[in-house]
Amino acid sequence: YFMCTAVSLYKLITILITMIIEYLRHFYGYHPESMKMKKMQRFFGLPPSGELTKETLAVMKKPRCGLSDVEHVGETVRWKKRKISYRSEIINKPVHSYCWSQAQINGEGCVRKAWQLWSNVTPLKFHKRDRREADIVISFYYGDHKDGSPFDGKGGILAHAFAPGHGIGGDVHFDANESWSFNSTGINLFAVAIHEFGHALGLPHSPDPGAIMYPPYNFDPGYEPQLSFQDVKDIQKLYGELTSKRPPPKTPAKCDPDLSFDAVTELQQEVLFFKDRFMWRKHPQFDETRITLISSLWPDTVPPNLDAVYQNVWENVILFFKGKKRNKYWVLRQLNLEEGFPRNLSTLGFPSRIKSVDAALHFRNDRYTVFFTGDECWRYNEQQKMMEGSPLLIEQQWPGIPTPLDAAVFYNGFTYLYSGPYMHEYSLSTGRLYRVLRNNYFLPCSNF
Ligand SMILES: *[C@@H]1O[C@H](CO)[C@@H](O)[C@H](O)[C@H]1NC(C)=O
Ligand SMILES: *[C@@H]1O[C@H](CO)[C@@H](O)[C@H](O)[C@H]1NC(C)=O
Ligand SMILES: *[C@@H]1O[C@H](CO)[C@@H](O)[C@H](O)[C@H]1NC(C)=O
Ligand SMILES: [Ca+2]
Ligand SMILES: [Ca+2]
Ligand SMILES: [Ca+2]
Ligand SMILES: [Zn+2]
Ligand SMILES: [Zn+2]
Repeated sequence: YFMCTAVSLYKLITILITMIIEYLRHFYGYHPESMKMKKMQRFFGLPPSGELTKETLAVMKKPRCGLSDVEHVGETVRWKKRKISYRSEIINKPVHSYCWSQAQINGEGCVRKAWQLWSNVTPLKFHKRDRREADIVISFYYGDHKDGSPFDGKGGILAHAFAPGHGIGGDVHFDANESWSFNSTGINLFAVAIHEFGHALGLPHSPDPGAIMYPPYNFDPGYEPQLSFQDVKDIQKLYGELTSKRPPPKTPAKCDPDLSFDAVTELQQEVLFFKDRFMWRKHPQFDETRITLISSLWPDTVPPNLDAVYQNVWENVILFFKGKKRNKYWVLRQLNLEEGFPRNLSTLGFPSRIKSVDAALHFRNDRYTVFFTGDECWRYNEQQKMMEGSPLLIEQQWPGIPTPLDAAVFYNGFTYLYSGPYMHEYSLSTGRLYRVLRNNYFLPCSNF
């Protein structure tokens, strides 16, 4: 009799829970899988649609660290001492003998250099041991190596590490199937080692895309891997401070009142705001805008610190400009660089005195683009592929805007011109200046 009620009570509860979940699903779109997807999309600065879009899939497929970033990591643990020993078993392993393009160092030197980044900012000291037991054992493994987290062959998961502790604690494993190298042709061992060593010291993943502890593999051949401001802050919280010689690079913040942009563009229904190696994506359906790396969407063929960007909808391409020394522009179709690019800026019809553009404004309907250089603007005919006439003064067209410009974009029926920490809102039809607003007007201020 007792058993019987217990079972029916259990059944009743199950039915009730199922009904509640169905109800929630029906009326609020609650769905555990889509919630998880949304969480992940937020983490990576994608529009949080909860749907497995092509782009979400691309991000998920990116080479990355094997530790979970969305799940809660729990209490952080740390080493309870300052002198930490490591042993690396990378002899005879598939490490090409370079660490970073400027300094040709062998695998061992590369490991030492990666530890150095962490000891530069904390009181920690790292000692290499060859035979005796060490706190942190660094090894290369193929596939299943009997720790419950098998590697997956070339691509996908690159490495993983264990939080500080006895035995396997603090150990670092690299997937031996990767083509480890020092340049962008393979996977840069130095960049991955710094990240995994962070885990071995007790750091979880960071949602800051500028941090070394950001989970996807990102390697820009023009940017030497280094700890970011956030990494330094996090490791010093665990082990205390040691003043570093040079301040670590800070990821731009949209709450910064002095924030200025490198470039702004429309892209499909989104507006993209570029700054250094990063961008924010504003999607009309989502209030949130998170910062992400430019390279999370486009391959590292697109350089950081851009001058101007615009989308040509008719030709379904997006153009990136970067001048000064490079004096070039890149054309991408979908996510791929078009053949023959980057090209010299002069091929657009600029005279040789123009080494770079400040901003670009693309007029979809009339199929022309205005380029801003200093206090001048140029009109480029996209159909005939030629510059129309001579440049005009910007102040004649858009009175009241301080030059040079930083960026320009159309949005919601207005023209927005950016200069320093302000954006200027102009009417499309009358050309009248309506409002002067802070740059983060479209990027509501919140963390990241
Ligand atoms: C990984 O490397 C091993 C040894 O070279 C090879 O036998 C194996 O097929 C590779 N696996 C993958 C998935 O690449
Ligand atoms: C990258 O490094 C590998 C060896 O580590 C070398 O074979 C290759 O030519 C290099 N590629 C570039 C573009 O430097
Ligand atoms: C690119 O243009 C600049 C001037 O605009 C010129 O000095 C330079 O030689 C050009 N480079 C190439 C590769 O055409
Ligand atoms: Ca792998
Ligand atoms: Ca250990
Ligand atoms: Ca600019
Ligand atoms: Zn990781
Ligand atoms: Zn392992």
